[in-house]
Amino acid sequence: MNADNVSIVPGAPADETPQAARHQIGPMFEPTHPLALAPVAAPPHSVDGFVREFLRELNTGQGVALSRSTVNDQYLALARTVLHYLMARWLETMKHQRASKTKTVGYMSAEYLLGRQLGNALLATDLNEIVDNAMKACGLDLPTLRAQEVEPGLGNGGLGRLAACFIDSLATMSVPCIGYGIRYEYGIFRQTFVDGRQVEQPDTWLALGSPWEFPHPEAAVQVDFGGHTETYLDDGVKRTRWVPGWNVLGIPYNYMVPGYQNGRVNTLRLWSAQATKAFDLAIFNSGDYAEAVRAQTFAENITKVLYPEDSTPQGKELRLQQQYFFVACSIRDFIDQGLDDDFDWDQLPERIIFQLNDTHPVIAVPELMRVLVDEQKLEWSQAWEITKKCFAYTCHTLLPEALEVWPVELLGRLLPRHLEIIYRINDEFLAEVRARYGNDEMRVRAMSIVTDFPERQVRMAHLATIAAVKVNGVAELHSQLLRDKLLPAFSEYWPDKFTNVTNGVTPRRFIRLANPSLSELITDTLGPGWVTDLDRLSELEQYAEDEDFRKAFREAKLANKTRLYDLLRTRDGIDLENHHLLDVMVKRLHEYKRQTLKVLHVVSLYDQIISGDADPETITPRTVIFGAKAAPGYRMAKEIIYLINSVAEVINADPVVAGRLNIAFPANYNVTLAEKLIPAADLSEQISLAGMEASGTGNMKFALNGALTIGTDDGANVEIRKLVGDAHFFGFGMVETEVTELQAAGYRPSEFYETNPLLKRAIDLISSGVFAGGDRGTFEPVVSNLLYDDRFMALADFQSYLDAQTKVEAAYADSETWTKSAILNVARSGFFSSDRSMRDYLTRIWRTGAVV
Ligand code: NBG
Repeated sequence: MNADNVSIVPGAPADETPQAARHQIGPMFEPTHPLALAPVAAPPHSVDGFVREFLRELNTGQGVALSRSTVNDQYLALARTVLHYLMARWLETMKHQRASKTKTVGYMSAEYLLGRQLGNALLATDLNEIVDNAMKACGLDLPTLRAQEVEPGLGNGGLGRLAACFIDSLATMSVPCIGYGIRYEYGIFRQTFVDGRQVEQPDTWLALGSPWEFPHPEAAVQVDFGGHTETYLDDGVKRTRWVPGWNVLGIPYNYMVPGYQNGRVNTLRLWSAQATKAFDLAIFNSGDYAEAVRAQTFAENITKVLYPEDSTPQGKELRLQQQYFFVACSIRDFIDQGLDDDFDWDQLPERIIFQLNDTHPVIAVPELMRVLVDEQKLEWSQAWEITKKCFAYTCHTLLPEALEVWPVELLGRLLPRHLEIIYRINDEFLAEVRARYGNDEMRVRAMSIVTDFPERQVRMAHLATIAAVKVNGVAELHSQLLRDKLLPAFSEYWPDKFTNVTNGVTPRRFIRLANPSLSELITDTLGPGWVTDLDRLSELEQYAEDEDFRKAFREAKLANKTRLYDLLRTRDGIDLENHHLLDVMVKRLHEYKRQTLKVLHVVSLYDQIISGDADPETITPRTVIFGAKAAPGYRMAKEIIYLINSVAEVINADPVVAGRLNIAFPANYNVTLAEKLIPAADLSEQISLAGMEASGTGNMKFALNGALTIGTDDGANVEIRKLVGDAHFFGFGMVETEVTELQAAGYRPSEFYETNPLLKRAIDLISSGVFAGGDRGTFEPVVSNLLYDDRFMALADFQSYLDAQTKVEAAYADSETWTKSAILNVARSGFFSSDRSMRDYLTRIWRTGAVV
């Protein structure tokens, strides 16, 4: 998109929007029929009852008879039927929420990586057995129908998945929460490999129907952009108003967020953009069809596609539009839906806390100020006092370049009133800083929201920090580095504002659903209840010494491997052997995560075998699985994918290592695949350079599913290691302070290459062309990056990593001891439930709780 588009595409003028219909949807009539007054009832919890509902949904919803229906018809009807069972609870939750006026968590996140919905809904409603039998009674197979679901991939990685875990936990804990986000028409791309290289396909997750959502076009919200501001006198008071240049509509799509068997169903509300004036009939009639729908195309682009992690400059403007679009809709929505007309605005912080999931939603801060000052006509200072209590901010990164900034020029053009508001917030804040420290201009510059270098820009993390009640990092180490390195001036200014909440993962999806064999074993051993009280896993500790339990634990792991290998055979045509040590590295492809370190390890193992240094008969048979998507514009990441696939191809085809070393890289790693991969893993690779990974959440999922971690002292690895114990964790590599020291001393990766023969041989093997059909230049970019830059110090940690892997092999050889460690990993990881994270947010930040 270019600047021209922005100025010339008009929507309807702000005051003429035809669909701004919210005010018209109040109670238009009083129902008189007794059935209309009764609350909607859930259908009967029985096989017959379910069959009846299902067939009715198939006939009347899909318009087909069972005998003529496709798998997709059956899946859609099944999904809708399951929703019937949740509907009464959902309506009840919403009604109660409005009436009780309790404080709500408004979770604002540009990403939600939800995973498939059907399994989770069946679990939440406890309908699994009934539905299984009901489907059999109809001659259908439940797993086949479940496999028909395309997961909504509305996120890139950990950040989006975390949001999904959090809303699950809040619903399960009966905390009023509404998740706000964007309904991208295309989620994260579908990854394919063509000759070993990543090729992106559009993610058409909506193509076959989307049974889980409830669109409400009649409740559309108008969102303005562009134009200018002007001042006017309002009863003698000088005020500012925004005269926007164009606008779009936000259509809410509601999704249920069912708690686990507790009768609560919260809401996730995702916004979709639509043109205010879809179609210009006059232009259409004149024959210019493309021009006639231009406004529509332009508006709908806003929610067309999930933004890839690594942004390109062309897309930046669209990204800002997305961010403002969804927070403006959400704030408007909360005010219209949640508050009475005569609401006392000073009470707003008692009714809502907006949690800003990273900087993406931070433009919500000036938006709330605009609503309070310009629309509600509050005094600036009163509005600011209120606003400061309505937001909290979570930072999810340690990479300075990942902190969002917006050029003033762009902000001023797209959101002129917001830029003015940001300037005023900044001016007043800097005046306070000067008052506290005297005219320490270095400090003032360091803390300013607006910076002049390299161009005039707005630093969203600063804005968020200034506005938020609390700022938190996502693991102990991260929160400390956030205070000490990323925002040191702010943590000195407001020591109490900073806090930590270590991430967590939902045990419903990532143990109970993903790992039925282990779940069954746990329930048989501990009884029910652990799924919502994960600290109870500690009761498993004693069973580490119980031989029968260990055997059962191993059998569960084997069942998971078999299940995974069956899947990979049909999904990817990959054939694996299930007696191998299963070594798994799945996460986004990023240099700081160091997939290259893992490749160097694999290549070194291969090198030792083919050179005769290691006897293939004595090495531990190992299967390494990678799963990773690279951002489409991230060239080095794509080269690394190509390297992994090339290395895999050669090693897998070499008879010398057959049965000993195997590498698999199934394409399109996503939540659905994670649910099969993680429970099967023996070894979890968490090998980022210390001080780079904010937390990680995959690391927690692996530990909870009985994999041992090989990992650096980074992110939440530090806490995992502390909890499970050094003896049950393969730690390696520099700690963060050593990394800093080495950087300060001048890191020269080539020295490590020159002085470590194994490392040299591994790198030389890659350079030799063996993995590239003899072409020595193919991996030159990766190799020279390692040798002459290696920003993430893979070479410095190589030897330590190899040593740790040798320990892994020795440990794995003793299967009883390994199993003990695996059991202890499960028993000691209950802390990593997202229920615990939510308790921490509730007590440290949100200061609200469950309603019962
Ligand atoms: C990611 C971090 C992870 C962390 C998740 C969730 C972003 C910006 N950050 O380490 O890299 O686990 O957030 O907190 O995606």
